[in-house]
Amino acid sequence: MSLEELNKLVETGETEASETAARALLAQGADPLEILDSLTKTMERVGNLFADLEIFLPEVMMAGEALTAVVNIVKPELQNTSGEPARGKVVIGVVKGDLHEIGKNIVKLMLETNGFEVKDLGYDVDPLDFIKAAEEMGADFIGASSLMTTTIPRQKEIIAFLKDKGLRDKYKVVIGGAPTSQMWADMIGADLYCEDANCAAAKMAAMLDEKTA
Ligand code: B12
Repeated sequence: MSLEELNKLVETGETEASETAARALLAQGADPLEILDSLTKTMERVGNLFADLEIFLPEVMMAGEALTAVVNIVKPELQNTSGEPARGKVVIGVVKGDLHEIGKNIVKLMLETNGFEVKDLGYDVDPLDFIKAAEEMGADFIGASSLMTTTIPRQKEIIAFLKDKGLRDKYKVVIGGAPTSQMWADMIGADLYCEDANCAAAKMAAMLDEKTA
């Protein structure tokens, strides 16, 4: 079994075969991070095929399901690798009106792998619920994912509500998702933009170190 074969199975939405392939690869000693990284790129390709009308929504859904199944298999291999006490608390979710949760799930996994405690609010999350959960958890970060140009304004609302409530300085707001950018983060006054899950874990850890230094 090769990584290329696994990628092909996910791309064509063959969930069970993808699961079998992922288990075989891990048994062969494959690096779980490398598996996640290459599958993220495959999902990007699926997105481009969808945008070019070469495939249709059911095929995107099947690829998404296969990727999610593989993420669940890879997950136990990644957890507790840091062995350190929680280095920061994060509330994470996908903004209101948006159901794209694959990227957020990978970010969550990478944060947990790097020793963060993560409260996952799922998808279609109201801006006020991010804040409520952060208050309840005593979070350091609020992470908001958005995959559509129509839903990125919800990230801005989270920041606006934090300001209204006098809580803006209490949390670092981290944003991500394909249509977001550093420019958008600057425009809405987010504390951090990360283009992928690896960068999120590294930059958020660095931010915490700055805070405690
Ligand atoms: C998979 C997918 C779906 C799946 C979602 C399955 C699921 N359970 O999540 C299904 C089939 C359900 C779906 C539905 C729809 N989709 Co869709 N979908 C995609 C697709 C192909 C891939 C998204 C994905 O999972 N990528 C893989 C992950 C790993 O990457 P990622 O999400 O970008 O995440 C990484 C980074 O962005 C970052 N990150 C992400 N979140 C966060 C958060 C934080 C805090 C940080 C720090 C970092 C971070 O780290 C992640 C890991 O490295 C994209 C195409 C694309 N190019 O994005 C379209 C896309 C997002 N979908 C689109 C559309 C239009 C829809 C539908 C409206 C289709 C329809 N006509 O019904 C519905 C909308 C449903 C809704 N209300 O949300 C459009 C959006 C266009 C726009 N307006 O911007 C896109 C761009 C496709 C296109 N080119 O037209 N979709």
